[in-house]
Amino acid sequence: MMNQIQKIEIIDGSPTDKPILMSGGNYIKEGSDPAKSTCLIFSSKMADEVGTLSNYLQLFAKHKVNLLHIESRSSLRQPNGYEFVVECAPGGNLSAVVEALEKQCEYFSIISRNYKDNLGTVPWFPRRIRDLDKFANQILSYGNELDSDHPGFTDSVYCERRKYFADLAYNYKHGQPIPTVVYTKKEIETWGVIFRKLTSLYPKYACKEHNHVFQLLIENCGYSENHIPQLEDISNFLKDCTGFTLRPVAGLLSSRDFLAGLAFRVFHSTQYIRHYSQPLYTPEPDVCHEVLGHVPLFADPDFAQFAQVIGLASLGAPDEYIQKLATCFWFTVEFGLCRQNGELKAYGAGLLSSFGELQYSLSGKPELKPFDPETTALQKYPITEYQPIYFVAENFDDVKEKMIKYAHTIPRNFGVTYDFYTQSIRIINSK
Ligand code: HBI
Ligand code: NLE
Ligand code: FE
Repeated sequence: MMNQIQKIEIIDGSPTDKPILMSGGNYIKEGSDPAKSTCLIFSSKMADEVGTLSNYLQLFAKHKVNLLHIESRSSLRQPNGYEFVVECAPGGNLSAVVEALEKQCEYFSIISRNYKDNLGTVPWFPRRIRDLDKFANQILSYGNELDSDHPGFTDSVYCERRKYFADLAYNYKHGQPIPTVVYTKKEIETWGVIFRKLTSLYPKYACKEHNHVFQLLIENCGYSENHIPQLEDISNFLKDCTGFTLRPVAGLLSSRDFLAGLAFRVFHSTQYIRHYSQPLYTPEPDVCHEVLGHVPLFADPDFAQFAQVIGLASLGAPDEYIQKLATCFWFTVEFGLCRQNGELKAYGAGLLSSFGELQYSLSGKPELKPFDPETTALQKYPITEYQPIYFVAENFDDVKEKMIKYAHTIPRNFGVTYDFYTQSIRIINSK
């Protein structure tokens, strides 16, 4: 996946490449160089007010920022509103312009900044939701090849079972209902142990969003100690809450593929359960981790948006940044803590699905640091034991805003948005 290269076809919205003049008399050079220019998109708070555009243009003139290209178009974000796409030449005080626009505008985003276009190629990424079918055979360790130190490795019944689940996911195609699984008595027992233990801890340890949705999942999706809920039922529930859906997956996907799913509000979910000998903690995702840990949070609108921001930022990003986004994902979606009414609570799914680590994470022993994408993205972490360090978020809206800012620093010479009507990625580029 990583080295598949695809030429980005650009949705061309530019009426002309000819030079234009802006108020204040700044001369606009003919043509433009994506390697040096910065492209901004913004919309006004008072979209229909006369003279809005000229006010903005004066702002650019005041800070001596030359424009290479400008267009206005009706906004998809604001009904009846307009948004402006502006490509700025290097030079002038662009930071001052950015700061002012961020304050004044209803919507503001930097699409690209000083990106050296790598011969026009970017890593392949899915453009339509159906493209996610292409990930199915890209599993890092396929379910039937359990590693020798896996607790189920010598258990032939468990190995057979894992192969069955791997095949279900492998053959799944977008649009199909997720196959119903008849879980064995042993599997339901394992689930029961984990369910009872975790639900006794949630009131004290889980964030309020998790506790709120958990009750709804009991009422609507058959969550109970005697029943492993079905992914199809949960997927339909999430769709009604935030538009998130689940897709069965045979095992671990690469970070690039896994994060790309989030851009479509699709969460890749395993369907097998961990080996009964280790209910307390498993390094692998399993159905307990997905449905007890992840699912409740994907029903929360702010959290869902945050997850999609990471997903969209990952599309076509350089490998180095995929790594950074995956690390941010790890310390938020997987192992995040947050402060609520002065108390620390868990919102990371890896904590909410492990009764061992859930208690440990809030025991006062591990080190805690404030979540900040720039530094968090660089933190090393173990993947097969309890985390020595956790990052604390203020709230989901705050982590989302920080991630959006961070995403702007990722070098990519195009912007992306998700079109829910067509379930596809729109590429925004001024060229
Ligand atoms: N693949 N199926 C699956 N489930 C995950 O939770 C998962 C993954 N691949 C990578 C990953 N998680 C994260 O650790 C980050 O790399 C995104
Ligand atoms: N350690 C978690 C658990 O035991 O449920 C799973 C983490 C998956 C990243
Ligand atoms: Fe997970």
